[in-house]
Amino acid sequence: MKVAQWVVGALLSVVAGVGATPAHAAQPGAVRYVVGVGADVGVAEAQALLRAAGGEARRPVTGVFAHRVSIRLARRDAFVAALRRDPRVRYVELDRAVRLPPSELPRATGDTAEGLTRSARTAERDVAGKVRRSPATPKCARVAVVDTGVDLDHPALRGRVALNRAETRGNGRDDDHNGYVDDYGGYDAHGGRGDAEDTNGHGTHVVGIIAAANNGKRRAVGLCRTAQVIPVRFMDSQGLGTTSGSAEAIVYAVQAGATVINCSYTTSTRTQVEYDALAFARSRGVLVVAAAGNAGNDNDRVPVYPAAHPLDNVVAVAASSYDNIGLAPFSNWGRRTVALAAAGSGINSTWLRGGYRSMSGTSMAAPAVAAAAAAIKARRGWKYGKLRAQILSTVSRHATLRDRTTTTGRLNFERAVNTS
Ligand SMILES: [Ca+2]
Ligand SMILES: [Ca+2]
Repeated sequence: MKVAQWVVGALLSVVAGVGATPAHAAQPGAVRYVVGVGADVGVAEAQALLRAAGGEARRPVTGVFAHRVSIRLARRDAFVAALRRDPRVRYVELDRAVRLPPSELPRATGDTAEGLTRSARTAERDVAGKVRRSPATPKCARVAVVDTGVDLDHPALRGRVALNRAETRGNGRDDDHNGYVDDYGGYDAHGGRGDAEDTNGHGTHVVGIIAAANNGKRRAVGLCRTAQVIPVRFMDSQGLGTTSGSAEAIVYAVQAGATVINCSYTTSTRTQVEYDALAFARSRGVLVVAAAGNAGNDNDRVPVYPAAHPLDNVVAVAASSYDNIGLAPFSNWGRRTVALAAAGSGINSTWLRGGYRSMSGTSMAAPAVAAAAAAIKARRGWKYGKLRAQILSTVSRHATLRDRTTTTGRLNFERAVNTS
């Protein structure tokens, strides 16, 4: 049964990819590609071969042996043909767009009294809600949020952002020689340097679901209020990014010591560079939690990425409805490809300029699972395989989630964290 598409427009705020178009052209009449090379091909050699084929080499995506390149439209066919003949080249693909739709509040659940009451009622059935109301908070491992960044000055997030103290902020140099310039408060993979300062709001909302302090009134309380979050920005104020940016951000997160990564965004196109970044995370034992998407679709038939990459360190998360029993009408699902649901309707969390908002989406559901993974990690020290197994084996099962998720269940935060 397919959930009606109209619900999406009515309810939704978040994610939904477009993948059919290349991302930004470097200049008018040009197009951007990502070129993967062999592990034995150094940066200088790779950039030389790209130039020889007629391309203009841009910032590489380190860690996955990939290079961004800009090419004039008129030369693209010859460029691609030349690279495909070169045995040092593993793949050539367009640098695809990743996009968040403009943020909007679902009217019935904004910061209205009705919305808050409804959220509070929902929380009664939401085990994560109990965790939020509890004065105690679990210890949590480092978790990265790959998104639009974070409001670094938000009062409720004070002390929650993992700062790179070996880096001097804003001096234009890579002081700690980790390959990234001015990555002090996270990293901006969109601009290629500097902090992950949020200019959209979406990333700040996601970070708050994981780590926001309890300010007593807003019910915008994080599940891991001691967590150190590594924000990695790859989407701009309009919620626009690229798959090469997603890949670079994931690699950065792993290198910065994240053991869990949250990816609340989607694109409809599979790219090798993103796959390679997730495989790199897997090789380091890192679990990646990905939003299933908000199109009301069956992901088994219409896959969205990164959720659908066939890697066992990737967990796809659907959103549950306001009553927190069944699936939200906007949520994608997948009997074979979506692992579980989590609370994702009318979720209050942090926003830009110290603000708060209520939002609905699988973007809001994924970070609840990421928070659970970070709490389990801190307690048990497991790598992705056991983290994943623990979360999936402790879900609250419900008949309405049959044929919607592989577990027929939704996140049970307490059980996931506490069950031995
Ligand atoms: Ca650095
Ligand atoms: Ca610096």
